[in-house]
Amino acid sequence: ALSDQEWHHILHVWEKVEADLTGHGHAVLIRLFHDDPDALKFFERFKHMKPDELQHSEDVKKHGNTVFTALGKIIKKKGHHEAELKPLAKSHATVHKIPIKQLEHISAKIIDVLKEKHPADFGADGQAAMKKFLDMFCHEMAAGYKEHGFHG
Ligand code: CLN
Repeated sequence: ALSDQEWHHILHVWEKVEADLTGHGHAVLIRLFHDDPDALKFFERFKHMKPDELQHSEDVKKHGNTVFTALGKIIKKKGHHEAELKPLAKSHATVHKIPIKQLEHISAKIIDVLKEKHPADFGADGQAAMKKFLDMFCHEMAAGYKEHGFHG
């Protein structure tokens, strides 16, 4: 579990993120698709797009907002996020069929983007706290996957 201090660090940077959830979510998706083209294959709606199209697509921006809105809802529960996480685990296991490795990849990109956009509000302690949270998130998603018989 995370300490109050760790949640404080996470919520501090998240407040900055919320000024532009779409921009942050979009930047993370673009980074992910650039660094790991395999990630794009899971998206029927995006997989035909070239890097330039991805960058300018309103649909990709909208999905960035969807992902970061969901993540923010989980973060704000400060560990009491079962109700938010369960449906995500279910959809990503049974509908989208996303290997846990992909969740680990996007977690790393989230940290990279926050480091770049918020150097003053996301120092070593904040980074460590966010990493701890995202590790927990991936771990709990994996546990949720198993309940649906998906060992991705
Ligand atoms: Fe995801 C849809 C949240 C990581 C692939 N994802 C959604 C939805 C979210 C959501 C809310 C819409 C509701 C639903 O289906 O459920 N995704 C998240 C969060 C994270 C996340 C939060 C991690 C921080 N998702 C991923 C990846 C994975 C992926 C690991 C591939 C690369 S990043 N997600 C999808 C796909 C959909 C989706 C393929 C369906 C998109 C569509 O066509 O609408």
